[in-house]
Amino acid sequence: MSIRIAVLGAGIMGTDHARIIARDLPGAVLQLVCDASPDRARGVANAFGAVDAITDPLAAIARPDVDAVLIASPDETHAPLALAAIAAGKPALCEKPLAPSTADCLKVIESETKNGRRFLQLGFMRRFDPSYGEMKSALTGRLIGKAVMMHNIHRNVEAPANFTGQMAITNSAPHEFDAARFVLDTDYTAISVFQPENIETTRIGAPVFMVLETASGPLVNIEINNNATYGYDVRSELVGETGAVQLAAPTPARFDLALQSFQRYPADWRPRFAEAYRLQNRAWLDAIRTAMPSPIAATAWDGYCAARIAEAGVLSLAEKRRVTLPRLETPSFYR
Ligand code: ISE
Repeated sequence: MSIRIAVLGAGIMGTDHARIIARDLPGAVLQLVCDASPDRARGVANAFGAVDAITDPLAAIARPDVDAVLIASPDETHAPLALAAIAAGKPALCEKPLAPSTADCLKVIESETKNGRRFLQLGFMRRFDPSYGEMKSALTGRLIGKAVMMHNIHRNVEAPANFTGQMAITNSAPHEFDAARFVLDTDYTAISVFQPENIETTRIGAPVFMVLETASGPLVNIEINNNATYGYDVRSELVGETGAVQLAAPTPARFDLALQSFQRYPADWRPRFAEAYRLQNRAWLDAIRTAMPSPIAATAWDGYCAARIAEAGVLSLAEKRRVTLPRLETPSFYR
């Protein structure tokens, strides 16, 4: 039996998920597209053959012809819509971040726990990226010895118009917060956030550099630069005691031209992580069918952990100091 999915939010990610569901997710039906703008909802619904287009996300979640929801609306609506999906007993794949605040993440965790079922998969799609998978296997397979450090770079062409000052830490960096925590299988104990002194730091998307300490020891550093201009560029190197592993971005071609050899950068994350999104969405569908969450997919708890370190990062930047975090125990419900 097909799973009928409502996509909530028809922006850049909602549109991409609608495309994946309609064209690349056997066993799923793009039932409806919902967006505050009726024209946008209708446009995406028509482009990918959805049965219907509506503007009220709560009505979309409640509809009897909807089995599951994909939440791709603005960040601050994720937690309220996740709560509505849990209350309706419908599985949800929620784009990251779960919420910009830990308080809202905890509400989702409380509601899921009370309902006794993991309804929510969180869209930290990098967990499904084959390149990060190789890194994790290098550690679990004892190929490079104990992890010592993880260096991360995350550059966007230009910060979107709706970006605010802290979103480099609350919206972009959560990918690295989660990916490094996932690869290293640890939690963070402290964060220090810096900005170069010679730039206009009030510019939206100005670069930040972070150093994170972990419970198991390895150090993690992250550069976020939302206005890098030249392309979408995500790099990471995991350094172990006896070797190192770097991400290799998929590239369709290499050019040799005018005394140069080069490859192109994508304009944003969708081509870079296309395979990760596809695998993530397939894992979600399988989890709905089998009622067994994917062992690598991110949970609401992982969303809370990312929001917690992001909050500490915002504080570290504002107060120009290292912020420590108490040790965390993962609740058995999420183990
Ligand atoms: C955006 O929300 C994403 O999730 C992208 O993967 C990331 O590169 C970008 O910085 C975020 O704003």
